[in-house]
Amino acid sequence: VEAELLEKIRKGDRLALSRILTAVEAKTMQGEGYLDALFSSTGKAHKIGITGPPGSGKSTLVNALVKAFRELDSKPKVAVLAVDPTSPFSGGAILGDRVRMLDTQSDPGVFIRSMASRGALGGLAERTEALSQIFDAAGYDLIFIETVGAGQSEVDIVNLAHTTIVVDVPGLGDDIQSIKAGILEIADILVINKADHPGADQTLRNLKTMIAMGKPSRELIASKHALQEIGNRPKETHADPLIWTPPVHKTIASQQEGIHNVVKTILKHKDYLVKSGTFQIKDHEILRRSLERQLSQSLYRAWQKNASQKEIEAVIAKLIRREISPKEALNRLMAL
Ligand SMILES: Nc1nc2c(ncn2[C@@H]2O[C@H](COP(=O)(O)OP(=O)(O)O)[C@@H](O)[C@H]2O)c(=O)[nH]1
Ligand SMILES: [Mg+2]
Repeated sequence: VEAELLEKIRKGDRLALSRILTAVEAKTMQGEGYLDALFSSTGKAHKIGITGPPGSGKSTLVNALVKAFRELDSKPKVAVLAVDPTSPFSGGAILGDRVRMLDTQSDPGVFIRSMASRGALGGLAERTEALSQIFDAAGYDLIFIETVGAGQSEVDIVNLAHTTIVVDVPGLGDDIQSIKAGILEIADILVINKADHPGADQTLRNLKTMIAMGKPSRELIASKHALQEIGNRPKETHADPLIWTPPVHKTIASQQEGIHNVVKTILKHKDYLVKSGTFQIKDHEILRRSLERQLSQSLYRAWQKNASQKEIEAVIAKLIRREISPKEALNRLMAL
């Protein structure tokens, strides 16, 4: 049955894929079974996270990127996972979104899926990872994951994607540079969308300056890990093949302008990831974190089974009366 299923989704059976995604997202027993069965076929897809403020044009940009990737000679299969709760991507109620997605929706090599953000069982991050595994097993080469609120959101895109694209727009002002500094930490590629709006060049200069000023880049840290893991790999001829400096691009996504440069940079970043060993390291980290998340959930559930609510409440009551310290409360709860 599993081989049959895999064959079906590999052949592009969209209905089968859709059903599997729904079961996996709802975390049904069947869904968990699918994940299990398909896991050995995962690990190939390039996962690209897109983040940035609502309305900055993330969905429009993804749409434009998907189109551009499909026009490449390699014709990669592309999946889109929209986890942004503020803007339904496709199949949503917003007409504008539906119209914008039309041109890629008729393409059999493209699959777009919106995720319900509320009430996701086991957490949004876990479900996002699970759904992207299904796309991966189904043979999608690229998986775009659109989300908001980098760093603060439940879906920490950096922990899910190989490449993180941060979308910015002109004219947000210098007063939020501190926020931007935080965002720069996570960006592999920066896109200033809505470059048709005034101030795009100023924003471009600002971002470039901030990047040049330097930061303890996580790429550098990753590179160190890569060097350790790879050991005595042959020396590259390029100056610094293991260092990635985030490029900044201007786009007008709604007019498909500047998109090819972003595509080129994404391909370049993939190349960098593979050559530096970071692609594999990220994959390992994603799997490790996901397992750790599930382990702590399982342990908590197992503990909860053994502890009665009455006993727990009794400990909390003592704590709030200041009869025991939080540390003592924890000790007592653990002893249950
Ligand atoms: N002027 C201009 N508008 C854009 C551009 N890209 C997207 N938009 C518009 O900005 C609005 C928000 O876009 P959307 O992709 O939904 O933003 P998201 O919330 O970040 O996903 C839509 O009305 C788009 O048509 C652009 O480059 N220039
Ligand atoms: Mg959106």
